[in-house]
Amino acid sequence: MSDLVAEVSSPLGLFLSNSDVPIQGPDAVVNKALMHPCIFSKHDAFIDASPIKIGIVFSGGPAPGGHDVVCGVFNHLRPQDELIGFCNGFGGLLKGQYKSIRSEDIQVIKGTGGFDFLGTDRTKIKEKHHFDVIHQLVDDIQLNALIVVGGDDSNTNALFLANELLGKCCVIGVPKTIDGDVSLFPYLWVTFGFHSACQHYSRLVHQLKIDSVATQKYWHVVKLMGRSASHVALEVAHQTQPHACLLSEEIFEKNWGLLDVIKYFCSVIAERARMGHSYGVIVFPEGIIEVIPEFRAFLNGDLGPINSVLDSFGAPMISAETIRVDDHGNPNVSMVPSETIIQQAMYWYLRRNSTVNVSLLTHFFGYTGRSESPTVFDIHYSQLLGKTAYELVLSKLTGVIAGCDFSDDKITPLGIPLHGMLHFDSKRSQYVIQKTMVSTAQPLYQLYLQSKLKWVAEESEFPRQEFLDCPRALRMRRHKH
Ligand code: FBP
Repeated sequence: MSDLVAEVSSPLGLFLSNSDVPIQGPDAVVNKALMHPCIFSKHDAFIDASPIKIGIVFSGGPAPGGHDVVCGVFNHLRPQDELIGFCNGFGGLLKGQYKSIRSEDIQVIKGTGGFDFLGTDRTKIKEKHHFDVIHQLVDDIQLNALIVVGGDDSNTNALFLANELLGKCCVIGVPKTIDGDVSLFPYLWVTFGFHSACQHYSRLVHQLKIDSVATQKYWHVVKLMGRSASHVALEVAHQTQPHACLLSEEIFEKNWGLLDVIKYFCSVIAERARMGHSYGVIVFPEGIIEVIPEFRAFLNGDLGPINSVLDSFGAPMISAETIRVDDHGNPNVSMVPSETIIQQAMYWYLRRNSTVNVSLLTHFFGYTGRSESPTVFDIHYSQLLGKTAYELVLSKLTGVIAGCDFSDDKITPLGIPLHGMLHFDSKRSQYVIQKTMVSTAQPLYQLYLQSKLKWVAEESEFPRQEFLDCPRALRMRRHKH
């Protein structure tokens, strides 16, 4: 991939040497239809030569490319500007933990995965005393802008902060998350980190598939990270062609319960056994527990429904687990051993209902994908988002998230008003940035439905697939429009 950052001209026509060139106002960068008069400075911005102090904070789960966002901002600073990094997410910011970012740091962190340079957390900014502390901090350190690198919940924080700090400190979001569930077509196609995580998981699933074909003795049951939306599992399925796969949106659409899921996976095992293949790979996202009613009850502390399904075919019952819920009200789905529960259920279901005898092994591919080194796509994309965020700061915008329109092979960085992405979440009774789920109408999903029928019989794909340059969803959309 060519160097996105160098290739893309500045949307506002500024940077570095143009320090006193008048720039176009917000309307030129943000989508007018989404504008809200309260969020933005009304006047056309002029780049003045006064120094700007920018803070950057990582928020939520790590994602490959975060360090390159920092590089993207830092590498475009004017000599008079300063970049500081808040440590350990909003929790650290509230405690006033920060450090200056220097060129020596940039040399070390560029192209590296994870968020370890600054750390991160999941603190929600909601209480009055949080806002008071931040007001004080902004005054004390004379902060002109804050760049929030985060997903849906973190950008919700960013929007409320922008509103609170209006006229005092700009707040700009940068779209991050391996889950790939923050998007607004065509202004924001994908979050950084998604591509690297998918490549990482695809490699692992692919290797399991090769191993299972070689040894012909195991069925591998793989749970993939991806909290609510199944973008990661969908992309990995396309890349690796597992023998069986289910997505959360698919289960939801079919209105399936736990027994249906077990029966489906066992039917694929039985079908392959008839072909003489007692081995294979099953893939599903961790988010399925949010759509399978028995698991939903489990998340609410009620084990009755799940145990009654397990009991119906003689599987041992499960006992209570404590599920943590974060500041934003999200249950920690990664902690639920759904892959083990499903594996056990499959084992007992097959034992009770068939003569098929297989060995089932479980895997959870999750945390490693968040600290994987970013792919070339994510390195360039993250640096571009960092550069765009800096430019949005210089243009004196606030309450916007950096985006990038890839339509027609033309790459256009831009800012998207965050309030245009808000919706009311009735489950949590609060306004939050809306997650983008896998749409069952989208071509990529339709292709998955057709393809999975033939994946059941597939041994291995030779020649092996090449890993992709950019997320398949992105290429599919480009193809479509
Ligand atoms: P973000 O949305 O903050 O990027 O985090 C996503 C994620 O990686 C999910 O895929 C996963 O369910 C969750 O974080 C795990 O969170 P934790 O780090 O709190 O265990």
